[in-house]
Amino acid sequence: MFRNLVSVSFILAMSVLSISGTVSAEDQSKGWTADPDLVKKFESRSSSNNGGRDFIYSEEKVPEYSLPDILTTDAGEKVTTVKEWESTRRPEILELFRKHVYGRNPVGRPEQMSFDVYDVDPKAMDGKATRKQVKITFENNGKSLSVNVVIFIPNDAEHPVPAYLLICNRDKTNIDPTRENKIEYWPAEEIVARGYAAVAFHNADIDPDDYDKFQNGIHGVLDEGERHDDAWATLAAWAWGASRVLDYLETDRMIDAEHVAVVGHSRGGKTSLWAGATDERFAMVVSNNSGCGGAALSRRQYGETVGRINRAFPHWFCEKFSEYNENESEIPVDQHMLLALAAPRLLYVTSANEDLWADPRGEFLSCKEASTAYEIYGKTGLGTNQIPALNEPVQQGNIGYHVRSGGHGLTLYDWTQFMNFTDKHWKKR
Ligand code: GTR
Repeated sequence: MFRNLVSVSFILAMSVLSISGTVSAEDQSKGWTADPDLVKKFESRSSSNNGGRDFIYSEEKVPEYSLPDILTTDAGEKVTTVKEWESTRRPEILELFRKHVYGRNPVGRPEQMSFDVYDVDPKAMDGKATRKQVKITFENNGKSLSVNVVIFIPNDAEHPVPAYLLICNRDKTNIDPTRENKIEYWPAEEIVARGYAAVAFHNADIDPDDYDKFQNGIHGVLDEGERHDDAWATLAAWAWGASRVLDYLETDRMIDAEHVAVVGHSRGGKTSLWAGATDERFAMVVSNNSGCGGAALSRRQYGETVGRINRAFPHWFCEKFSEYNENESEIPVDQHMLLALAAPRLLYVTSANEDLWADPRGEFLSCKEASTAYEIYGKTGLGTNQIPALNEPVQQGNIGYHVRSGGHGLTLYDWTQFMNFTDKHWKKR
């Protein structure tokens, strides 16, 4: 358990939570902790692009910080009912993330969008699946952009089937429609064997993953006029793209669009959280090894920091977010509030024990804090305050979490846990 440092005034204590970076002996004995040798190894790397600060990898160096309270409105009132959460606090938090972190997506579907199902193979995967490929095309002012969607639907299942939609942020061979390349990152055969449709698109189809001053991709097609400091950037564009794929899935009779999990790894895992926050049609959000700007708490400054991420990837977040470089305590939100926007839907967050850059403990703490939003609905969020041991997934509530052994990556182990979790909730085993 984290010790509460009584260092804030009573009034402040009503709206923020004060947490120190100290991990108690009890916590260390039970749950996962970072391997001290690995911590030393990370600490010995030089710290560049971090505003003159050293990167933090030991809990002792995590500064004391106060988290904004999920349930206290901007006016200082505590929200206690679903109605107050949905009509006041949830929209407030969403707006804070739009304004300060991810920027403002265009709302909903664009006027000119079409779906072309150009490839159907009912005997894919040795007859086990139907493969479809769909081209989604957006047009505006004489410009157009197309996104390719790869879909495998189990044949031996009662249709419509629930689906996993992966935002692929690695190269396209990872979501190979021919299945010559089978990679754990997208284990389509295993997903199909478990009775789920495997759906994927490549993030760069929507927006290139480089700083092009928002001239290309969907920005080049849809954006008009001057850019403001809360204009949508690249992560928001990818998230919006995931929603457009869901628009297609809603038209496909073989898919149960009310049970679609949006999945992302790393930069894709930051994106899936924003997709789930902005589009409540997603029944589940999966954020794998997402770290800074994803599930990890920014105020801990552990591993990658806000300043570093904004300098290294100036196209990911809205411009306003860079005002918080080396100034995390001034962000009006922290990432536990982004996770809370998934409530009361299913949420699954993962860490990997060698992925200290992504701050496994910070990812866990976000899940723990986000649980209060689930409790408003009378539901269990994570259901524990204790970080689990390595490879011991927590799946007792509506938030799932695990720390896997190994490095930064999306593996068959991770996918297996996601499907165990949805089997429990969606198949009522
Ligand atoms: C890293 C970046 C992380 C994470 C990762 C990835 O370079 O610092 O925030 O997004 O890339 O996407 O693999």
